[in-house]
Amino acid sequence: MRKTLLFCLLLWLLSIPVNAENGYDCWLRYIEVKNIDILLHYRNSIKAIQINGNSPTMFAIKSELSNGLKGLLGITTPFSLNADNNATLRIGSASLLGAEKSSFGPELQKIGTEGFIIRTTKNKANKGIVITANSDIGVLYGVFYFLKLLQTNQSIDNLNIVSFPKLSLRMLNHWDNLNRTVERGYAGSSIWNWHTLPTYIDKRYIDYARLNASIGINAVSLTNVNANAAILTKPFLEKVKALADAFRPYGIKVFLTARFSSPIEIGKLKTADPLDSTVQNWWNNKTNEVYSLVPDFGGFLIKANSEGQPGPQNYNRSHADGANMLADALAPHKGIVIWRAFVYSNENPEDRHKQAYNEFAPLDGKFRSNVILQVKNGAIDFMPREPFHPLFGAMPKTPLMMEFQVTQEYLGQSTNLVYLAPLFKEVLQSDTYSKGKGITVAKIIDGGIDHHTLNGMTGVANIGSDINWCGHPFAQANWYALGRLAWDYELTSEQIADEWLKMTFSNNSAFIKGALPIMLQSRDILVQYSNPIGLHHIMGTGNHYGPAPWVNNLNRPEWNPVYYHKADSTGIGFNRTSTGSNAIGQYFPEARKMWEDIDLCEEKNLLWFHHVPWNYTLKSKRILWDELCFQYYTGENRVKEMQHSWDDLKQYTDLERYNQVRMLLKIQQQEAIWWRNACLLYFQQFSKMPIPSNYEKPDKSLEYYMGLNFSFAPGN
Ligand code: BDP
Repeated sequence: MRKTLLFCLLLWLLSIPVNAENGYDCWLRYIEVKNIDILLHYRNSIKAIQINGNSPTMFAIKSELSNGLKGLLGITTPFSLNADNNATLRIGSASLLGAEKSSFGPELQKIGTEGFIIRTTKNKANKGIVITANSDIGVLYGVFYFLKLLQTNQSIDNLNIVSFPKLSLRMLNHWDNLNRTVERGYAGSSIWNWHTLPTYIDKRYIDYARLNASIGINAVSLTNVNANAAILTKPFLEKVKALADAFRPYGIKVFLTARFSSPIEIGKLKTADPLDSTVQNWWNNKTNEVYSLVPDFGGFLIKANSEGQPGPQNYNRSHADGANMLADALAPHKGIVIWRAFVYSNENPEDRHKQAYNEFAPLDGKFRSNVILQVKNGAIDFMPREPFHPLFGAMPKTPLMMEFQVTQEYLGQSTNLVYLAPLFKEVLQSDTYSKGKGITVAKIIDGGIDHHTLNGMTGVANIGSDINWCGHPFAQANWYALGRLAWDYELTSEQIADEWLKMTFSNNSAFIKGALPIMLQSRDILVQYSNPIGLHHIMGTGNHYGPAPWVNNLNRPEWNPVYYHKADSTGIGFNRTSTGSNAIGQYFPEARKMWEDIDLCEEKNLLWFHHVPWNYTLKSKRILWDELCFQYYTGENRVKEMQHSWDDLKQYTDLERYNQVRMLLKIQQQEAIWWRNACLLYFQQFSKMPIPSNYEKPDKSLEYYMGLNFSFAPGN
């Protein structure tokens, strides 16, 4: 018996790869610096640390530094709390810098409350590195930046780094329900365990806050935009308070989604009409109650009159009336309303692309100053590729906040390796031409052009209870990229991927050389095998998993994929030019030029704006049908190339994550074949043309693909 037990134990031990990593630490791995020269150099440069201040944030800084340096340098560095002439690293907010403060003067004025300075001082008495800021949170950001220098093996000689965020609200929107399911969540259940809160503070909450702070995220909305009024009841608000308390040292403010009909559902009122004084009073009192528990509460995030959610239009009031009522309740506490522009309605026969613009553009100038409008990157819905939303640039009197989707609802969910920074960047760099050339979407959202002080960027979170937080090991990169771009939207996708790879996997240059192209091409590859040439919204119903361009039986026309691709015997694509829905008319004339003439239209968006004949010749000299085949087959083929490239990287990474990615790439390749075959077989019914003979033929029938059913797919 004992022998068998021992044998089992041995087997079990052998089955765990020696260099296993489960991904929990994400990019804060703090493993020992491998290059011995660099390691010794760091050890020599950081001999003693002086930390000024004793706030909870300073405490967090100290704990991060001791863990970080212990892991990275393998040493325990002595800390001192008071002035210390031996200190080689001095850390503290400017108010504690004493006489030295003046030498940082001009930069300190520039960096605001959240920026930081990291500088090597040559000061005789006090040589060494100083990390300082106007606030403790700024210092925390500086410390994370400093640790990143070590994690990515950069020089820490002669440092002079001055960094401050371009946007003030850098946010995550969780779509987490109170029963711990996550709408469009592919990484397990919600990390908020409402059942054990407020008493039990899971270590995950702190690690979540650390990870966010390390990339500058300073706001989180905890609950689904399809909101449940119960979150605003006392027992839940106490749980919210516990989370807010845990996040506060890391500079993170909590927001909640507020269901517009809460006054009826939990307040027992007869109406939720925003112009009714009893309703207004109810919200004032509720808001006061929230602030009595969470004094730095951020505000409410609202989805109203969209996809069945209640809103001011139920009472014939406008979105501005609804937003302003909440804004008035929040104003005394300096809270804000984030009102979503993602609205469309089944009663409206207008092209869905046009509905949000039609609804909101006329309301420009009608919102209170503490309202910011949250606009999705595109007019339809987080598609793999989408032209930028026409509201950007069209509402100069209203601050507009960017909403990206980090969870990959339409981009392979958690089985596909898709790095989203290129998607984010494509939108941010788009020229709106709203006030002449060069007024990019990024410039609109940072508010500089129209002098708005409220500004921000949010991402729908991809975080769940999975051990590695995001399901796919590479999905962590999208959380990371969101934070980095919200801090500085001028960073390139490559810079972000490079630092993420180094911290998350390895500094080995051969590894980076192999892994970087995989990440940088991955979004284009996904577009090719799922939604090429401007196709969109042709995914499975409900779960949005896989292809289903044939769906035509849903109640609301704009829920059916056929509404979007409009394939028929003459061609395919949605005519949104002036001869069609004229959605194109919502863009400024110069921007429109990119798309309005079929012969000049950017091909990546061709079928978004035009209904194109099957035999129309593209720039490649291929006719449209052949181009569609080319795109689908090339996309699938490139997934195979990704698989090979990843195989080559085995020696540079731990076995556990190497294998996870390898298995997921296999699923991705099967899904790419599925997309390719299902879409081509379906569209072929209209084109009536053969798949060119150089391609292997689909081995399954259209009926087979149409018969697939995924009732239990996650995220729905
Ligand atoms: C859609 C999602 C749906 C969300 C909606 C939203 O499928 O689950 O509720 O976006 O943003 O893409 O409100």
